[in-house]
Amino acid sequence: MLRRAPRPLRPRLAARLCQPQPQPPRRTSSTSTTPGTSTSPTATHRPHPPSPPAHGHLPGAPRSALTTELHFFNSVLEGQQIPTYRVVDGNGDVVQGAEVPDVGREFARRLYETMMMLPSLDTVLYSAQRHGSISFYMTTHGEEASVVGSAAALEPTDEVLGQYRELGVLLWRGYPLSSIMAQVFSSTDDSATKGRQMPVHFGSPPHHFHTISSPLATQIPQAAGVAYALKRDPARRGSVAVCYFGEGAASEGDFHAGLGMASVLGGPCIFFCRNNGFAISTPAAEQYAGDGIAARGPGYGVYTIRVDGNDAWAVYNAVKEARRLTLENQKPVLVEAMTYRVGHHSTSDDSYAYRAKQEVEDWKRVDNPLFRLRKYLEARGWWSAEEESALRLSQRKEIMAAFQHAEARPKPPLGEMLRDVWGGEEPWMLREQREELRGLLGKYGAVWEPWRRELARFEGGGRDVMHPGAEGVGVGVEEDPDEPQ
Ligand SMILES: Cc1ncc(C[n+]2csc(CCOP(=O)(O)OP(=O)(O)O)c2C)c(N)n1
Ligand SMILES: [Mg+2]
Repeated sequence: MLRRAPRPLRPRLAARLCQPQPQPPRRTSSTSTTPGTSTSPTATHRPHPPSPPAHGHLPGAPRSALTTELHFFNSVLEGQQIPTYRVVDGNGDVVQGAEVPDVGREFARRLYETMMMLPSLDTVLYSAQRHGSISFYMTTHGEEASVVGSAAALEPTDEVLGQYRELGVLLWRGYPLSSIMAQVFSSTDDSATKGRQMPVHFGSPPHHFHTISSPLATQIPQAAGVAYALKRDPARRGSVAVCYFGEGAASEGDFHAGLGMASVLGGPCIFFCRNNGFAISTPAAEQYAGDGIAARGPGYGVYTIRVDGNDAWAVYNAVKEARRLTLENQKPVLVEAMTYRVGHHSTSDDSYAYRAKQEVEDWKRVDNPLFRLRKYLEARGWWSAEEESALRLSQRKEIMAAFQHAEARPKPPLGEMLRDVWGGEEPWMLREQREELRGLLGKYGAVWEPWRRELARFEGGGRDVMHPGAEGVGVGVEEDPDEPQ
């Protein structure tokens, strides 16, 4: 058999191996001297064998120190959990040694007002679902500081890829209540998704908010890609990608794919985990055995911080610094915000089937992000009880006005649901589905009461499907202003 001649070492590797290596510390105690390895010049007349290098030289871990200690480890900080960064305590008092951001009265008030808008909206829309006005809803109760506090630390052109519980980011960016209502009611005014997404699956290009898709964790590798694109585009220098996800979503393979990609390819990216203790009914303790999500950051060589997610200022500071770090290094940063999901997972869930109601009531009282910020503002004379009542009233009024407007608006023409997926000529299967729908509408549309009622809610009453081309709402008749011409 032919034997191949040994390949010469690659020049860089050869140079590294020939370099004098730093020496491991010598043991001085007598017990450390084992036969044949004595370092005493008088112990033997033979020349010393070359000392082993102090660092590994293999490509997988080139800076790993060599050690004789047979030691396994399973935590980032030996024996301790990763600490939680905090600025104000449960009563809104600044913790000793903590630094409050220098943002001023107006900014602080706006932060509070935006956080307060969330529970007001949530209460109205949650009960709207219960009354059958909308099909689905998810609240942010308990996570107001994590969501709005982080949004406030971003620039408006940072690209946000959310999971579904991040309506507060849109509110902070000035997304109007009318658009929120149009989306949850799937009305004809829903310009971003034309009524075709489930409620809370928002998307808004002008607000740099990528459309929500609820298969868990898909946004994580996408965010890695967005960050890489930002890194490569000189026109977008200074913007970052921000990816929100739950601790449950972090159990998906996409979490690992996304962090692996982002850490190797680089690019400005903040991975923001809302660790709210539950993935529907699965508590965090059944989701991971390690030290939360933060412990995984160093595994990917990613700068990481754990933060008190119910402390708006801690979240703000952490994300501000994460943003600076990721822009400076063009490498991702991971933030794990520790919080508690006070509401049910969604309108499809009853969380008292898997957690005690009292537990939830206790959390609301003991660690309430809205209360903490309000107390902070009041202590500075930046907020009062009168302003609190006035805010609640005016927000409720604004919400109800937008709600009533959207409720009265029709849904887009029925045939819209079959449009915009493919460009060019309509594919055969869509034609078939349209024909099938036309047949069913012809048979039941006018005579079966539930369908009659439902059809009446669509602009044109379904005629664009039943009689294509008629009424000016026929398929292919209108021009779509969003479509490149
Ligand atoms: C791939 C996939 N599996 C399962 C689901 C069903 N599901 C929807 S939300 C959810 C829990 C997610 O929990 P977490 O990521 O912690 O977010 P949270 O709801 O707590 O904000 C699950 C399992 C899904 N949407 N996608
Ligand atoms: Mg969760």
